[in-house]
Amino acid sequence: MPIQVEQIEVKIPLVHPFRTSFGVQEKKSAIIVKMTDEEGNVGWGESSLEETPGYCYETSSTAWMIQTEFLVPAFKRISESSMPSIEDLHSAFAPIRGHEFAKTGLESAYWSLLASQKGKPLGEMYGSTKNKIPTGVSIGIQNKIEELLNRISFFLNQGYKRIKIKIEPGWDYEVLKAIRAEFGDIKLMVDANSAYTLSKKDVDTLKKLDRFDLMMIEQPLDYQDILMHGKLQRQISTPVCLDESIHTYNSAVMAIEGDYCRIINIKPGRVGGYYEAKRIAETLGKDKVWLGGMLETGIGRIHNLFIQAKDEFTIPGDTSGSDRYFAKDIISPHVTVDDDGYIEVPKEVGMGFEIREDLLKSYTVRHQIL
Ligand code: OSB
Ligand code: MG
Repeated sequence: MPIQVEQIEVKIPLVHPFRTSFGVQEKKSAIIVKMTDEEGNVGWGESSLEETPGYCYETSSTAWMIQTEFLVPAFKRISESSMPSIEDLHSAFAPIRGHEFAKTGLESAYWSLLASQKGKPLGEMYGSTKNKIPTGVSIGIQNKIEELLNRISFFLNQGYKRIKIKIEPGWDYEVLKAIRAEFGDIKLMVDANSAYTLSKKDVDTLKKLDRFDLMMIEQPLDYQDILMHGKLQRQISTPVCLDESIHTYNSAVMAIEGDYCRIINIKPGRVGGYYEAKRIAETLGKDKVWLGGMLETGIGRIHNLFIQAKDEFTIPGDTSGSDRYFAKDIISPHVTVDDDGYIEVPKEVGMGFEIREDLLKSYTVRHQIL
């Protein structure tokens, strides 16, 4: 039962540039993966990367190469005569080190194909039960505090109940003070994307942020430095959350059990797929995990929606509505957030949304059938 695998690289303009401490993004780039079996069942997945290696070493180009040369041939070998199990898929990918986002593109397409073959909603594959998920929005660094306050009120008016802002030295204390003054005790958290160090100056600033009663501070220090995050955690009361540092199930469990941080931002792409995301969530449990995002196109967004319908995801995630990033997302309908900051989880077979192949085509920069 050979399965046809297609790779589609897309670049989709963002409705607003997204600025973090490591750079500005104007387009969403991703590798979309489509799998088709002999009966015509279809699965869709996404390697949700960026054009530059600013967040992690992988880019859309490295994912294209690793998938073409190693991951797709490995998948073809195990799926020649029958649909492999998820454990088989992970064993086949294990000898290929790293490249977690590239693996996730194929793995998520596999889960989606499996749901379609079984005639079940994708959420059932992930062990999900909830009908709706709580979510939030991540807001980039702006030029002026005034602009940021306008952005926040725009999203609060749309129903978002949890706000995450990006910070960096010089765009932290005063900004948070203004937010608290304007919006009171909204659910608020910050993400530094490694912009700080354990220098006295930085630690003093981070200690001062304790007074803002933040839900957490995400990845304040270097991505390779888990130990230092533990040292920082012992000096501040705001819970430290690790994002960029965590690439495996083992490192997630080690960071929590070793008290290096209190919370893990699970991005399925960063930890090697939805199976690993599921294992981390099930092992660490609620209050310790939540689901982050990579500005996913509609396809990755749907997978993120379904995995968050698992019981462990009670902390609102970063899966905002499609419109937050795209004028025209590649799915129909768009993902939407209701007035209470929740997204409804579809119950239909498979993805539960239509994939707009016409739009997908208009955003395609290269396409390959393997
Ligand atoms: O650090 O969480 C991050 C986007 C790109 C790269 C890194 C990060 C982010 C976000 C946006 O914060 C999350 C989203 O809206 O998908
Ligand atoms: Mg982050």
